[in-house]
Amino acid sequence: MRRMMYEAQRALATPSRNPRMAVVIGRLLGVAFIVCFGTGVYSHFLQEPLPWMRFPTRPALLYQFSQGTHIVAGIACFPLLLAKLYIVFPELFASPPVKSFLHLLERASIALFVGASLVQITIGLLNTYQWYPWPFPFREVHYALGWVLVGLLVLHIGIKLPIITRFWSARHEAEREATDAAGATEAPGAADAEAARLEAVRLWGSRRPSGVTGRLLAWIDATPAAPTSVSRRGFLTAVGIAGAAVVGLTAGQTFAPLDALNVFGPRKKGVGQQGVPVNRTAQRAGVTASATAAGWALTLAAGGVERSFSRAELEAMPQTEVELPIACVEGWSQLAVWRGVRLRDLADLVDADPDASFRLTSLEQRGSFRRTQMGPEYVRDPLTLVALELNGETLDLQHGYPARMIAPGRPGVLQTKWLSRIEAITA
Ligand SMILES: Nc1nc2c(c(=O)[nH]1)N[C@H]1C(S)=C(S)[C@@H](COP(=O)(O)O)O[C@H]1N2
Ligand SMILES: [Mo]
Repeated sequence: MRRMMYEAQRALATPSRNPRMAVVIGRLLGVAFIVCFGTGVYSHFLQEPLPWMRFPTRPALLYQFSQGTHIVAGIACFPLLLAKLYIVFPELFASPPVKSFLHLLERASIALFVGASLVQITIGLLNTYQWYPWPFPFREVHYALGWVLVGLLVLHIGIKLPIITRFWSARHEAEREATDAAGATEAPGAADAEAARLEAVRLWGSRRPSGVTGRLLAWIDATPAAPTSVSRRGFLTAVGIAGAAVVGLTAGQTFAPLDALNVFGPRKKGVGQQGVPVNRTAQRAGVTASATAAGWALTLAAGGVERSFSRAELEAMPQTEVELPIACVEGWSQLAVWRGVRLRDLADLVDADPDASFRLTSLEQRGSFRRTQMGPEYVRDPLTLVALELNGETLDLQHGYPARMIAPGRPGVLQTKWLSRIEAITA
């Protein structure tokens, strides 16, 4: 068994599989993970703020930037994680598989880390296509897994610190090359494998076990060492090209200069009513009738005061024009020109407390985004509008006619369409 493990390691050895490469790719992966975690936690708290939390409303494109970065870094994890798994794959055949209780914990934590990472980036990617082929709620699980992964990342770095420090800089790489030149091929676990081989020789001599084991050994023996020899430069080039390709071909959904290259990203800039992509349609939200009904009015409430405004009344109030993006959590975003009434003007008409948070309710009867909440920093911001027009025309039904919310620095999910009621929440 141990000899078989050794032979498997020998067959898998190739110059690109070495500790230095594991550290180089691991560093990039670590950065991508931390970027994803930071931007993910930010996005989470924007949507589920703790009562005391206040957020910056400038730069107005902050969320577009942070969430775009989240998706791009997440996509970059695919080639990086696959590369990392490729490099350390021979470790699977480490012999003996478990040396001590601590070693068992180490291997278990890595197995969990790999598994959780693969699940995390896969469900994240599928979410950008709004495809949920699983029975659990995406957002909660993605968030919880984020914390699990940071914990495992810290543990992993702690466990691997000796290797990381040894192979962190290229100077160590030079030392390693010198050893290679002297004839030693160092694959991860090669020393262990060598010990296993010596142990096997001690036990069996050159005698080969009979039966299935013997035949397997013969087959492995017949396999030339490193049948798929991949040079370090070739490997890094392949990972670089794969990374640049998946990032370059999707980042256009957030970063306009790359838009022409956006082939995998599920949303295209400028495609949709009034040049803006539509996420949830009026039909799916079930608001086609209520949003076009003649009697529609927007109700504002604060304390005991309650007032309703028809669309004509809203149009008769002072109008403000702003340029703000819809920046969806799924990564796509689109800058647009909005025109409408400042929310703070409406809030003043019902004498709302300047420190009050507001609750926005849509005409939508079901759906998780029918009701959203907004802190005072957004309510009082001069760019926050009850929008009546989009890109110079009456707001399309698909974009929230008769009136929708648009505020700076917020995720798309909170830009409530088909508004019905806006009320100050008294703490
Ligand atoms: N009432 C309501 N408003 C909503 C949604 C919704 O499902 N219902 N979807 C939100 C999401 S997820 C996004 S990204 C934006 C998209 O706005 P758009 O369809 O006008 O581009 O609307 C937001 N407003
Ligand atoms: Mo969204």
